[in-house]
Amino acid sequence: MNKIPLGIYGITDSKSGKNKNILQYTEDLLQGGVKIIQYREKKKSMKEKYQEALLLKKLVDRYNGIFIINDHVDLAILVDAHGVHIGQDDLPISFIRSLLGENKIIGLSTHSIEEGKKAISDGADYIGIGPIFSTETKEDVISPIGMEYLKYAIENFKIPFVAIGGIKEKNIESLLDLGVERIALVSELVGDKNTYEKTLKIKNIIEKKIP
Ligand code: 3NM
Repeated sequence: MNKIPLGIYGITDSKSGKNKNILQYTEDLLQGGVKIIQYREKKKSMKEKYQEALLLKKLVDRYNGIFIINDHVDLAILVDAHGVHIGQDDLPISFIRSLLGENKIIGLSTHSIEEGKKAISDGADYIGIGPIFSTETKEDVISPIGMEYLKYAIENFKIPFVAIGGIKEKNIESLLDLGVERIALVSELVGDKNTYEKTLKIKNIIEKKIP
């Protein structure tokens, strides 16, 4: 499956709804050229998450983007998202596949070569690889995994993967030079006062390497 676009993988964060309006934040990403958005919300109630996810799905649809829900398979079904992104402690991919069907996307966060290999044999459509650098965004995060796993994935994995964790404008080129084609950034985009301009800038850096 190659439904995971190259370039920036956009993720919402509770800060994108606190300091900024989450819809405006997401629209800034989309206008800046981001083609995939993951709704990642760890704090709000399910009712609030449902309402936000519904609005975000409509917005992402207007841009013909891909909308992924973090963690909540039920929410993904209810708002007809394109797929879900899950973690190592969530239900097995086979269970989630039986709920979502073959046409939906299932992404899994991985932190080691072994986890990556298992995700692929379990049927993940794409994987996250991280944290590449140290990050404060993920609360339960482990320390940076280093480059060995990333290099292994570039050379061996046939499914798309997204590099994540501590990725900033200043270190993005080093990843592109290695051969990384999909990059998730949270704080770098949420934290910027002009998310649209920052997104465009990063998109241009990526497109110089991956036309
Ligand atoms: N997942 P920032 S790291 C959501 O390693 C997430 O699986 C990670 O945020 C993983 O770009 C991470 O601000 C946080 O570092 C990424």
